[in-house]
Amino acid sequence: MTEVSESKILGHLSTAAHASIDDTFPWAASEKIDHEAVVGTIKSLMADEFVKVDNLSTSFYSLTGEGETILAEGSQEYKVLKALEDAPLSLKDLEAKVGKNIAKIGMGNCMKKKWIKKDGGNLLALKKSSEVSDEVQDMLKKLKAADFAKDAISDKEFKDLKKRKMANLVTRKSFKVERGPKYAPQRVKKSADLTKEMLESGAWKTAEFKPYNFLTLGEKVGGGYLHPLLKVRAEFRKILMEMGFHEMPTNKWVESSFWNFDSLFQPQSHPARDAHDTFFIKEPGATVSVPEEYYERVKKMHEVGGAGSIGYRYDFKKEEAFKNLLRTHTTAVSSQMLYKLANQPGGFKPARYYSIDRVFRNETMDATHLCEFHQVEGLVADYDLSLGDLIGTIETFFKKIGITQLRFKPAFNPYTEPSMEIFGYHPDLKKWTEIGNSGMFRPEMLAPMGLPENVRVIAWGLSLERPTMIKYRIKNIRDLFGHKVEMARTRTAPICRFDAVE
Ligand code: FB9
Repeated sequence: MTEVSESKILGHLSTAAHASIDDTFPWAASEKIDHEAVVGTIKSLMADEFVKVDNLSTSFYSLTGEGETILAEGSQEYKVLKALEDAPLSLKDLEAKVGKNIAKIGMGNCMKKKWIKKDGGNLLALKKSSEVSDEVQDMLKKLKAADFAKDAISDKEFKDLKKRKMANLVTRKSFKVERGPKYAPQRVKKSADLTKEMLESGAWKTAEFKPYNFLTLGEKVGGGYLHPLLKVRAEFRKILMEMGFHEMPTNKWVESSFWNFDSLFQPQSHPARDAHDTFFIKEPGATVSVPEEYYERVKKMHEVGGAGSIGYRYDFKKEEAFKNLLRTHTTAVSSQMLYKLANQPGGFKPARYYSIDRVFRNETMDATHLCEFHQVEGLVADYDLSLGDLIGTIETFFKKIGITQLRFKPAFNPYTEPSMEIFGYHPDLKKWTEIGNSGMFRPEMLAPMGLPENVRVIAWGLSLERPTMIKYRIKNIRDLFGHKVEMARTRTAPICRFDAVE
């Protein structure tokens, strides 16, 4: 179709230098071409400056179905008058005669025009139809006669017709077309690409190529999207590596109670170690093995202490230590890394480690808590580290994620002493928020590993979910993580950048 209309348009303009198409709408009708196709072709010819145009906009009336009916059969009120002029009728009989809808509308207008009146239970005609004129139908006839031109009736008259849903005002866009600066009777299709065939055939020598439009938007590149949590994880990784930390291997969610609790000097009677807080594994229920000698040293520390500690003075049970569970914190990985650090060839060397991965806690779920979350943990193992070193390290980390004002509140963890809850003033939330926990690992944890006596290990932890929810303004954790998450939110989640505050 476009080709047709193109050759017809260019052909029409070739008839004379100043040939023009005064209005594409009637012209298209005369050429029996669909006007929409003509509009499309004109736009593309304009792009190549083959033609130049003036925009035309023509307004005219078009009748609705109702309008067409009344034009053909007369108005509702006229029909009612005709139905009543011979004899009064009850409304029911009138409806039967002219139809419910016509009776309703017609009767109302007849009343207004005092053509009929109520008389007892009947409707009585006061006029003969021949004595009155059906102004509405007459107006529609006038419109038709004037080929529905805009100025055929007054705005008031149109308003009445419109109110009675008989007619609408339509505005049609069309063009006045003349030759453009690059006009030619024919338009050689420009090639959009230099193809192998053109090279082989040599057609490229004569072909006209479409200029490249470097402004067009490229095709939307599909591909994957990082979940907001993973965007924040990527930022945290970058920050922790900038601070010289190495990532710990956390790809094992099932741990033994020994590494998750006992190695951290958390007593076997500790409430967190029952099924209310921890997901224990039914099959395989027990771990295969733990380092024998180290096990004995941990057992001894729990039972009678050492390294200046009196221990917990209870019977340390192997089967309790061997119970498999879903790790409740990535600190279970920290203990294994510290054990390796102490028993590596050449002995202990200072180290900085971090972990970011899933941990599982059998907690009651609410808007900010699920049974699993991602723990972020950092630790520094070095000689004679102090609480000041811990506070300094924590300050450095949080400054890099935009939190500069910190407060530390003494807290308790079974595996750190002293321990501190970390609070930060959140610039966006404009309030102090609990942003993590921290402490210095207890000698009862470090000594059995075989770490040198004056090695201290400072550590802190937080979640990935909380900062992500704040960063992406997500109120309910179910909108962030889990089967209810809208994929769209992941596709449209902006890049995560924590602008470090100097
Ligand atoms: O993430 C937490 N809060 C937080 C962190 C960052 C943040 O915003 C960033 C700037 C954008 C906003 C909030 N919390 C820790 C604090 C609370 O949300 C708390 O209610 C929930 N906590 C989780 C545990 O819930 C049972 C967050 C999780 C948590 C708590 C403690 C540790 C890790 C994760 C730890 C530890 C630790 C301690 C000593 C030694 C080693 C590890």
